[in-house]
Amino acid sequence: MKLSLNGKWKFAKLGTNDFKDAIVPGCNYLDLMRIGEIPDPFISTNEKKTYWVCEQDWEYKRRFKASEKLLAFDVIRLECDMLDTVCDIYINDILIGKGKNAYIKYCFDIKEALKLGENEIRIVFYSPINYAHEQKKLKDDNMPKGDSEGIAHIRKPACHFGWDWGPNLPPSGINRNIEIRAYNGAKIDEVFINQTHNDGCVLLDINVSIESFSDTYADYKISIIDPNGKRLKTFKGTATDGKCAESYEIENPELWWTRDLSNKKEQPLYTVETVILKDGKALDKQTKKIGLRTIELNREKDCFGNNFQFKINGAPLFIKGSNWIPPDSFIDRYTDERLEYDLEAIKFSNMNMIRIWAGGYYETDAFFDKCDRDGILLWQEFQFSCRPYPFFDNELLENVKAEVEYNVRRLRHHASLALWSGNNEIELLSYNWILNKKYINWTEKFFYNILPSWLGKLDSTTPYIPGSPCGTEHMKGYNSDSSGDTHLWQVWHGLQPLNYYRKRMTRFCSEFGFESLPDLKTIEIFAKPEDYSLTSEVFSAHQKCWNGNTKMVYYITSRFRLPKKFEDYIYLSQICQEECVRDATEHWRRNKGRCNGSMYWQQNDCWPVCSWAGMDYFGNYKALQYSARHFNAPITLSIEDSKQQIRIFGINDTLISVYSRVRIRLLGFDGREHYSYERKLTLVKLNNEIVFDVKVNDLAKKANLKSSFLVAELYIGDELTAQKTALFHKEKDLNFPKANIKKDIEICGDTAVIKLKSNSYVRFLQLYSKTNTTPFSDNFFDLIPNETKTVYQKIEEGKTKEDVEKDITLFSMVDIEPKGSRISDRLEMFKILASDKNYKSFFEQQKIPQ
Ligand code: BMA
Repeated sequence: MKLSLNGKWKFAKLGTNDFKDAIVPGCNYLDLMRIGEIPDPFISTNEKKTYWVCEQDWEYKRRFKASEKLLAFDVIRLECDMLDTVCDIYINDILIGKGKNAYIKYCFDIKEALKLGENEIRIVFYSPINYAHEQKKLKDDNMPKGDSEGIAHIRKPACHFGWDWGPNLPPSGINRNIEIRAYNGAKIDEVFINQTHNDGCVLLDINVSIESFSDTYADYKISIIDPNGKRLKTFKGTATDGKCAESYEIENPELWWTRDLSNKKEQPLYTVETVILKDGKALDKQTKKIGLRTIELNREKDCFGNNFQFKINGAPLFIKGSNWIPPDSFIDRYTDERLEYDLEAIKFSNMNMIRIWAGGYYETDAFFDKCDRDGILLWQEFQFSCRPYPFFDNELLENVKAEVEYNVRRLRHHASLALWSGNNEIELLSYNWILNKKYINWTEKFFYNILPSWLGKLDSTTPYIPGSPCGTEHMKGYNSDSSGDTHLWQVWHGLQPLNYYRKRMTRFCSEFGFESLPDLKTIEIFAKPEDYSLTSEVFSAHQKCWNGNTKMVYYITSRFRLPKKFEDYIYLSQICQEECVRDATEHWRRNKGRCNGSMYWQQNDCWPVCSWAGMDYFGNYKALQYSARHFNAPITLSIEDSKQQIRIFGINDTLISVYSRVRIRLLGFDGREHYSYERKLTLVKLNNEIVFDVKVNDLAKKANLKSSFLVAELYIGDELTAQKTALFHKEKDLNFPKANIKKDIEICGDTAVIKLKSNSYVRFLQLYSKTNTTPFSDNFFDLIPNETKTVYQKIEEGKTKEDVEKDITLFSMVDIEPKGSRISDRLEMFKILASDKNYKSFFEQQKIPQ
């Protein structure tokens, strides 16, 4: 029996008795916003004004009725999916439990505290920041100082206390479902399924543990159902000692693959359904969906050092992905629809893996379920990030142990789970506390011994690394190009040129990136036109990276003219971001085998901000999100250009060789063809091949390269699978013609079909929708003269052709009006570089580690 306690609650500052309406699931910030006591912290400079909320203790309460029927059950529990974080829970003023970890589902026995009829539940949440400070005082006095001192002691997302893309607004509250559940006889504690792949068959070992509330035995029924719904086998029996086990071998299994290696839209999942019964009546039921696959992380020695290569069902993967942060500072309002939307973006951009970063959450069941369905692998980190943790504190260690057990048991059956990683960047940053041997030693002890030993007992099949980036041993060899994964920040933090990463032959890059401004529709929500300046108070408040806005300006001047209009910074910063990530990813893909993955920082935002995200908080795709669709495509072309040479690679990451046609043309901006070359070839599965190699000098003999561009196209059958372009000079040194672009719009059902054609070359054409966040099928592309490009966009019901015509504007490089002279652009660039920290990191980051 279930009794949900979601819905209307009351809340007040502890001790005030001034109770107001609250909604559960929820949190204090959203409740205060709803009743008008604080402004929206995401708007303007409100973040600072609302910080006080986290310095208070808050009390939540509600009443509920307990019926005779409920009270008659053997066991009655209060089950809380997420309590954030340190709290005391009372029923009828009896303390029934304490919460101290936002990553654990809490279940408290409450039968004794309940009474027939009206009952009251009360939860007191203690200020997270005060708790952190107190713990720090109590338990260590020697560690990093600053606002978020001591936050390593509290088990809630580290990014709640502010990050270089996130606000400092640590919430408290009942974040997810809270309910009372009553049980008779027994309940299923856990269904654990192990799979062994052998000779084309998969053996399933199913182990069920049962929690018994009386000494009665329990009958069980376990069914195995194939992906098409066909029941393969049903086992029936009686559980003894609270346990039962069955094995079943699946012949000709339908294997689970990542989406790039599969031709299926959804991956095949088998169902294991377990029911326990007494006298023929079901007591409890659990259903698990599993994908049949093996996953390995190959770290063997090779001629470049040590590999870092994921393999699925034995096939090597080139990982194409990004880093995931909590999608909202107030996670309780993140909906299933938004999750579906966010996963669409990941699929749109042809990613096969997402790294769930260590300063946020262990992702939800729903997140993992959808990735199982979609063939997206997940790199899940344990939630420890960027600081030393006091693992010497037994209370914390116990707390963390429960968190690890809970989450590993919850997630280990998912086909999408590819890797457990111990932490984010703790070893990398350890030099900051290098003199504190206690912390250094405990970091090693925990991530190299304690955590893997716990994990080994719970999940022996999913690979584990102690942290990211990982080296050869504790604090050795991380971020090198010969082993482990790397976090490369030479572009951006280190101010190296946008295409610096071509110098780096990392084995696997799990973090690198570039910041940009969010979409204008997002800016309009948090700022007023009078704030539209990168140095305004509002824009400084929505830029959390030190010197972030000036870095954007620095990079813009490296390739473009500085624009007069503020809005043009949005477009140009997004193009620089796209350039950095595309150039690096394509370079690493061209070197597949040596490098085996490129995951950019970062996929998403938790509030409206200038950041590294490819998609902003409100779901608007930036240029990067669109571009990733092309640079991550499983079968594609990649242009490796330099001042001397152009080489074009055909890349096939799939398991099928494809017959293709490659066409390369040198065209004038006016559309005139100066040179053309065509070749038919088979792009061999899992392989790369150079399909074209030419000296720039030879091309220069055919056309003026200041008014020409190269376009390379890949056809499979009649379908244009990839189209890539290259210029021979930086945009700021070229004169693009003012193009006459014809835009024809038709409405077909719920889709606007937009046909574009221009009489001359258009660089980075952006379609901008003033009202519609729904992505276009393509955007920020080059328009080839006299060739029609068709773009699609889903539109709201009832919208007419005229509405869409008014809504969509076109913008390209040629529309930018420069702010000043070329000399003033240069001066601006040098001013930024010459500033104290920039100058230092520029020189430091030039070194290339061995
Ligand atoms: C990485 C991450 C984050 C950070 C990002 C950008 O190192 O792990 O901690 O937000 O860089 O600086």
